[in-house]
Amino acid sequence: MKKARVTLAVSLGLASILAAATMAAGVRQVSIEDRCDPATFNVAIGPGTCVDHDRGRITFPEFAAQLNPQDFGDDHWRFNFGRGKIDAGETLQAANSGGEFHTFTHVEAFGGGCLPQLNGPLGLTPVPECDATTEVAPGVIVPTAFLTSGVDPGTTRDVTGLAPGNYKFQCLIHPWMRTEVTCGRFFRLGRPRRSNLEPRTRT
Ligand SMILES: [Cu+2]
Repeated sequence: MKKARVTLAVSLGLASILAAATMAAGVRQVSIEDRCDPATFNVAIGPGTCVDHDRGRITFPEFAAQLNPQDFGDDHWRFNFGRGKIDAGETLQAANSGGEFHTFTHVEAFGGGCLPQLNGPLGLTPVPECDATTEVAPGVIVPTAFLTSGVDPGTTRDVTGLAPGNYKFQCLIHPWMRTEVTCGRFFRLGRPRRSNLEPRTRT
């Protein structure tokens, strides 16, 4: 009786250690970055547009000057995903370290965001992912993707369950914030091999 209880305690302990190790190993972070200057952004767009943050400061007039097809937006507004690859089963975690609300949205093809004020100067039209809308309060209608893929400053959003393949993610507010993610089955050690990109089949 006593021995059985000890065994149970040991195996429960081992299970939680294994679970913690699996979670830690299985998270790949994408950094969502901007350099909005709270003072000038909140005057130009509205209170709360840009909250305080630890990154540098770019004023709204400086930001707006880059909104043209040649500069294609200020590239300090970006997704930073150095590795570009995740293993199937791992979690892709978008972490917003900037001062503005962004979306981390899976799109079929890169294109415009949902806001005409930013699409217009860039010569873009909205991606189909902007089509679905939700009324969040009487008369207040927002793209549903803002609710399902939005990331507030200082918060994270997890994308899980990605099958092997290539995925495009973009911000539906600042459409030049884009990244491509390859999800595959890579060896933990050594260089990934091409054959590991293919789904495994049981034999
Ligand atoms: Cu954005």
